[in-house]
Amino acid sequence: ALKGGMLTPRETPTRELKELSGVWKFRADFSPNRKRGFEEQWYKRRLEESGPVIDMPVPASFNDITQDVQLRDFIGWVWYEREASIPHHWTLRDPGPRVLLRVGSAHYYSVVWVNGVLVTQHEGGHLPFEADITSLVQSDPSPSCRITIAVNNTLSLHSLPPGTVTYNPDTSRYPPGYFVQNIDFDFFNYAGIHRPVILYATPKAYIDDITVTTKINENIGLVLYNVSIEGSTEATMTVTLCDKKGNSVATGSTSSGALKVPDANLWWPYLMHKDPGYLYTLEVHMKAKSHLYIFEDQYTLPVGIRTVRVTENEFLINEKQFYFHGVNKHEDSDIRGKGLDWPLIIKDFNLLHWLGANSFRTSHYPYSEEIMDLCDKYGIVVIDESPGVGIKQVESFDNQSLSHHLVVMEELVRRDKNRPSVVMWSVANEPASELPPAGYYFKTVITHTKALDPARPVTFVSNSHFARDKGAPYVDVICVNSYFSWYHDSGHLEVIQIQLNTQFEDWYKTYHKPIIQSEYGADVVPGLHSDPPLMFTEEYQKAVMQEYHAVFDVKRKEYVIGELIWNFADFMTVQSTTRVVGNKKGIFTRQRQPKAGAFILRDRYWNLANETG
Ligand code: BDP
Repeated sequence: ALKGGMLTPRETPTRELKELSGVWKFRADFSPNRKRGFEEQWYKRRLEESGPVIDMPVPASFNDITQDVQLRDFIGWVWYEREASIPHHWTLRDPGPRVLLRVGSAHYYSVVWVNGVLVTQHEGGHLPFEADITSLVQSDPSPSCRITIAVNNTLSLHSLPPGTVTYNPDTSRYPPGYFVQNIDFDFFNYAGIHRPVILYATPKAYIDDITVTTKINENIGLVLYNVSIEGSTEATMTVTLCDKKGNSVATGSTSSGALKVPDANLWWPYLMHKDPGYLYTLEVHMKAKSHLYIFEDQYTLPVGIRTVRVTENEFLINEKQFYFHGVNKHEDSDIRGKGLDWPLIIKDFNLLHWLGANSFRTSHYPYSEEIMDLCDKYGIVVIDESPGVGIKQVESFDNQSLSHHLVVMEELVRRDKNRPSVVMWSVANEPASELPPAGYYFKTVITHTKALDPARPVTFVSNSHFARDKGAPYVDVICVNSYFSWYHDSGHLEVIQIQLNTQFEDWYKTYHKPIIQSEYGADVVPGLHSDPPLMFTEEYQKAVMQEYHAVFDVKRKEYVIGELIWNFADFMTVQSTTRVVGNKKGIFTRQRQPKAGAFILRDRYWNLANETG
């Protein structure tokens, strides 16, 4: 089990937050074995003292920031450093605060030092990690600290996502030391510190974790909560649930309990209600005695009252049929790569609203907490996907991979368990689920995820043959990807309806579970036109969509519960003969301008909203 609840850092009257976004010092370790930084202990002194440094923004991927092709395609350790000043009162020992250093995410393996002292290591991108640096900050009288973060983007058969490295020692064909990273997923392996780094102070006795689940009984909302405290065994608390206006609607005084909300305002998806995304706040106040001191802590958790349930052919939110009309996204944009960027985040939500999308899947890894907060607030329904993408080699199904996958699911559920927007977990995308070990592997990952969170359905996204898929028996909802008339029968739009019908019928008659078309689409190089349609033109993407939609409209009356276009926007990939400066299946360009297909989808989604909302 994981240590600590790692609640999303929020400022409250008892908690202070210092964001370290901005310009950091940076060096990629180009030494042949990429280990010079460790051999020479670059973390011991200021990074500038061990060699040249460049300026690097945080958060951002480092790949597209400079003109250096070697840095764009770099594999190995990169080093980040910055000084941070520590507020004077944080350095006071007793009863001074507990001080944490938190990284929103870094891709992929990270090692963190403060003033040359190792404080934490973390495996995996896309999820936060933190180090308790209280004793360091409170034993050293200096008012500043030097933070060094080394990040390695090398993937292995046991990382999530997996990857391999190939060395080509034949110097008649390759330069000396030549090696490349091979990946089985279709997005550029952007790396660096992708989300904000913060310093965070809480009291030494503190609210470590809060878990909330909700139920609805007639028009009474039930908020079941559980608060755990660290640093004291003698804590008292008050728990207050407030409505949007700040009025208290229910209170509690025990560490776990059930709050009753008569005439509850339910959390509804966007377009399903006039006031979607209704959030109460759970204000937790605790007072604790520890040694000679009294500690007080406060944390505010947004709470949406809603239920989720799956039947043989429906997805129910608050017991009403929900149809996913949404998108698959990526965290991806020009220059910053996968780095968190507020203008982009808000622009994307505005485009989702414009489109009439009520949902998205976090393909193919967990998105930032900042994005998830807005999904809760706007009522955008989320299928929360783990970084289990590109699991194709048999070695990636072994025990080492499986244990890591279980830990990643624990980290993901810990982070997002309280979010009303998250209605389902997706443990993987397009794994080789026909391989013999896939049955045990997915049974284990899915069972574990359900044990961590009994309140949400679990799925993974398949493109395997319906009868040979060894993971499908364990999912609650079948999610299938297909690219008829694209990767198969290229150019033949006339096969789509036949093949899609067959696809749905095959899966449904085998499993009797609701089905989501979790990907479909076609590449468009914007501005290319042809009638009759040719592949890569705007007309072709439109035609593919219309063919798929004709079948969705029949099957959604039976057991198809959603459609998610691939993809919301164009995104960067590795270079290949099938990718024209990245994947062009976006209905928006990478710069978020609509292609012709966006208008087709917009008409459709608003019509669906009027019909089903
Ligand atoms: C699917 C993958 C997705 C790809 C897409 C494509 O799930 O990541 O980008 O196909 O080929 O197989 O465009």
